[in-house]
Amino acid sequence: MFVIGTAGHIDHGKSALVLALTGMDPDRLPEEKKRGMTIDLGFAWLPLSSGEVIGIVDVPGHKDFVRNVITGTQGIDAALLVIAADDGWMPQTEEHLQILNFFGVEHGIVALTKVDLIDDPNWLDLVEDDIRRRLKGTKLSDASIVRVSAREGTNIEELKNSLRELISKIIEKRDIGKRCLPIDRVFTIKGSGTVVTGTLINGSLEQGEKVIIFPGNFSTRVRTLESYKEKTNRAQPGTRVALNLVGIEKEDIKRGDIIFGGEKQIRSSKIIDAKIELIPQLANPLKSNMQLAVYLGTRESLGRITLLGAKALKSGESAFSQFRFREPVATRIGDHFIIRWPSPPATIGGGTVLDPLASKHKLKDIENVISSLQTRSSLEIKDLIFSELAKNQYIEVGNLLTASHFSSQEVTDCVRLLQNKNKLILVGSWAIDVAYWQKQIDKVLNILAREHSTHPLGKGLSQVELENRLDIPKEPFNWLIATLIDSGKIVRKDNIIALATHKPRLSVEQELVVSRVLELFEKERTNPPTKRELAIQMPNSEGIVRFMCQQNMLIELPGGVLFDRKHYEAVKKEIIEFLRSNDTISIQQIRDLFGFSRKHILPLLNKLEEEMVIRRHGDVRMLV
Ligand SMILES: Nc1nc2c(ncn2[C@@H]2O[C@H](COP(=O)(O)OP(=O)(O)O)[C@@H](O)[C@H]2O)c(=O)[nH]1
Ligand SMILES: [Mg+2]
Repeated sequence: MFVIGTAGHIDHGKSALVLALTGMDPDRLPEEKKRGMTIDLGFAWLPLSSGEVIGIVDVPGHKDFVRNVITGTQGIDAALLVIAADDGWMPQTEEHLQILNFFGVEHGIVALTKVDLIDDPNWLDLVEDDIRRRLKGTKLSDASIVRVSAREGTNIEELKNSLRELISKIIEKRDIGKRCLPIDRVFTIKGSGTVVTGTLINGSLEQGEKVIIFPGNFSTRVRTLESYKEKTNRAQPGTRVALNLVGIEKEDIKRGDIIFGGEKQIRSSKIIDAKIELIPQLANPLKSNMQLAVYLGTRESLGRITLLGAKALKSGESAFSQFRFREPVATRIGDHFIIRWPSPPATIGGGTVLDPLASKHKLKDIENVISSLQTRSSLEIKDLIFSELAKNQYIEVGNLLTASHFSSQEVTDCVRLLQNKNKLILVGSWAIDVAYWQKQIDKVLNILAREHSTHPLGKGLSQVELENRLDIPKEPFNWLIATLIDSGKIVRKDNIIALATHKPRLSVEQELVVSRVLELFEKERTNPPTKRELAIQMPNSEGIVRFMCQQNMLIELPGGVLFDRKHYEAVKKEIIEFLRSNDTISIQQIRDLFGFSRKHILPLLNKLEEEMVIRRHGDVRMLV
C-alpha cells in the first residue's frame, strides 16, 4: 500500500488535480472553501483498476503553511510535483522539492498542469526543459513529466497510468512489527468519540488492539479502524488510517503525537545525534547553539543544535550534529527530518537521525563521536550493531536497535551472523563488543596477577570479589570465568579463583616462622594464643598465619581463637569418646580434661556445634 503527496507552488492546481484524479475535493475546511486556498492537509484516495488504492495527501502551497507541507510529506512513498504551465518553476516548487529530498522521497511524477492556458507548444517545451534542469541532481531527476489540465480533463487517465507504473517500482514497506503512527489529524465524530488519522509506518494495526500514545503515555484501544473510508480489521504498513480510540478526549492528543504498539517500543530522549545538510541557497550560516524548529514525524520540536567538529555551517554544507530538545522526542535511527529557522520561519535544511538516544558529548570525545556517527550513517544493520556495542560495550539482544527500522528478527539474525564471524561475543542474551571482552579477560588476568604478587601466600580471589572489580553483568561474567578455566588460564577451587600458574609458596625465612608458630602452639597447649595475641607476640606473622589457616595447619574458631589443627582434631576425638561413655559433657568437665579456660572452651563448643558433632542441652552438650 502506498501514499503519494502533492507538492508545488500555491495556485498551481494541486487540489484541482487531486479532485480531477479522485473525484474528491481535498479542501475540506470552510475557510479553505471561502478563500479558495488549501491551508491544512487534505486527503483523498485513488482506486486503481488493479484493485489497489493509493492514498493521496494534498498539501498547501502558500509559504505560510510550509509546516503543514512538512507534516503531510513525512511518510509518503512518492510525490506528485504539480507545476502550472503558465507560471513554471516558483519559490515553493523549490522549497517543496527540498523537503521531498530531505525526507528521502525517491519516487515522483511531475504534473505540468493548466496546459489548457497555453496555446504555444514551444512554450511547454521550454517550461519542461527548465523543470528538467532544476530537477538535475535531486532524487526526482528521472521523474516523468505529464502534461495535464484539471479543468479540461486532459491526460488525467495518462497521469493515472503513470502513477500506477510509478508505484509498481516502489518496494512495499515491510511490517517490522514496530508500529508507529504519527498523528496528523484529531477530530471527534458525534456518537463515536475521538478519531485520529495518519500514515501508518513500520507496523500493522488491528481493530481491538491496545496502543499507547506518546508523549502523554495514554494507553487505549482501537475501537474501529478505517482505511480510505472503509472499515477494516487490519491495516498494512504504508496506508492512511483513521482510528476511533476508546476513552480518549480530543483535548488529550494533538497532531505530532505518535501511536505506538506498546511501551517497549517507545524510546524517547531529549538528545539525539544526527547528520544534517543545509539547502544550497542559504543566506546566513548556521551556527552551533542556535535555536531551531525541527520537524520529526508530524511533530514540531524546538531545540538547540550543537555542530560536532564545526562552529558554523554554510549553505549546502553538511555535518554531524547534536540536537537538545525542550521536550523528549521519540525517533528511530534513519528517520528523516526538516530543520527551519523558528522566526521568521524558513526551511534551512534537513537530516537523518543517527542516534535517537544520545547523551551530551565531552569535547575530548568529539573525534570518536564523529567516527561513530560516520559508521552509523551507512544505516546498515551490521554497522549499527557495531556502533551500539562500541557505545554500550554490552547490551541485551532484545534491547539492541529497538529504536530502528529493523525488526527484532533481523537484529537477532545479524547478531548470530556476526558471532559466527567472531565480530562480536554472544553470551546467553548478551551481545558484547569484541575489544571490550578482550579487555575484561586481560583485566581478570591482571587483577589476579596483582593479587598473587601482593599476597603470594594467598590462594587467590573469591569469584564475588572478582566480579565486583569488573563492570560486566553476571551472566557474561560467569561465562568469562568459565572460558578462562576451560582455556587453562585460571583455576577455581572452593570458589577461589587463581591464575593457573599460581602456587602459594614459602621462602626459607617464612618456613622458619611457620615452625616457630607451631612450636608456640605446642608449648601453649592449654592456652593457645588468639590471632591478636599472636600478632603481638610475633610481629609480621599475620600473612603466614593466614596462609597456615588456608593450608589447614591452623584452625580459626569464632572470636579469633586459634588452634593447631592436629591438636584440635585430638581434642575433638577425645570429647566424642568421652560422650560415648558419659552421654553428656559440661564446661567444667572439659576444663578438667584439657585444662582450657572459658575463653577457649566456648569457641570450641561453638565450632563443634557448627560441625554438627555435638548439640547443646541446657548447660551440657550431647552427641548429635
Ligand atoms: N485553466 C486551468 N485552471 C486551473 C487548472 N487547475 C486548477 N486551476 C485553477 O487554479 C486555481 C488554483 O487551483 P488549486 O487547485 O486551488 O491550486 P493549489 O493551490 O495548487 O491547490 C483555481 O482557481 C483553479 O480553478 C487547470 O488545469 N486549468
Ligand atoms: Mg490546494
